[in-house]
Amino acid sequence: MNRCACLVFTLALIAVPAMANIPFPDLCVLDNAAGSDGAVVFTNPAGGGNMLSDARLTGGVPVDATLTLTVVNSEGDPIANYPASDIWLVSSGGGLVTCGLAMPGAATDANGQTSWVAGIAGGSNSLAEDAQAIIGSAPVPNTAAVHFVGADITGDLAVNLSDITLFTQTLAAYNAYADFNNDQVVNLSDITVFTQAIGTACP
Ligand SMILES: [Ca+2]
Ligand SMILES: [Ca+2]
Repeated sequence: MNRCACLVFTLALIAVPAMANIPFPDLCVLDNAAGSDGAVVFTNPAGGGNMLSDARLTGGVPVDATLTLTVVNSEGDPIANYPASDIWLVSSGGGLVTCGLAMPGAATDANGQTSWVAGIAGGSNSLAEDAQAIIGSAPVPNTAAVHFVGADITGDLAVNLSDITLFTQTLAAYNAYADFNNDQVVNLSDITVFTQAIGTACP
């Protein structure tokens, strides 16, 4: 083996194990639980909204909208133990705002999977946008049809007077951003959860 071939061979040996643990976003997949397409999840800045497993379909029907990301490398092989700190959730158009990064609950498992189940600490809404995962600061193109609404209607990550003003307006003229249980009406149910969220802000 000449010197050049030896160098290439050595580099290949170094590169292969490293590449195996590098996510390839184009092949990663963000899934929502079966039957939860179009589900809406209520959130507030303190993370005290609904769990993703307690989302609402149109008509206010409860549904599990847990989001699961499968992390794979360029070969499509799952990457286990990929750190949660390097993965976070956004909405495809930036409508959802969050207190810091909305990371999943744990590192990836042996199947390369990790999930978002706990309530998201955030505000504004992503009613017209899909949920999207970011991994290693790169977006995963495959998105999930799960949407967020927040008691923090203005998106400044605090529920205060400006939100109360907007919420009150929806009692006279319906707006989906204040329909926290997705039953197509803003009424006592929404008033109750909104009232409980007043005063909340990021932890
Ligand atoms: Ca606000
Ligand atoms: Ca409602």
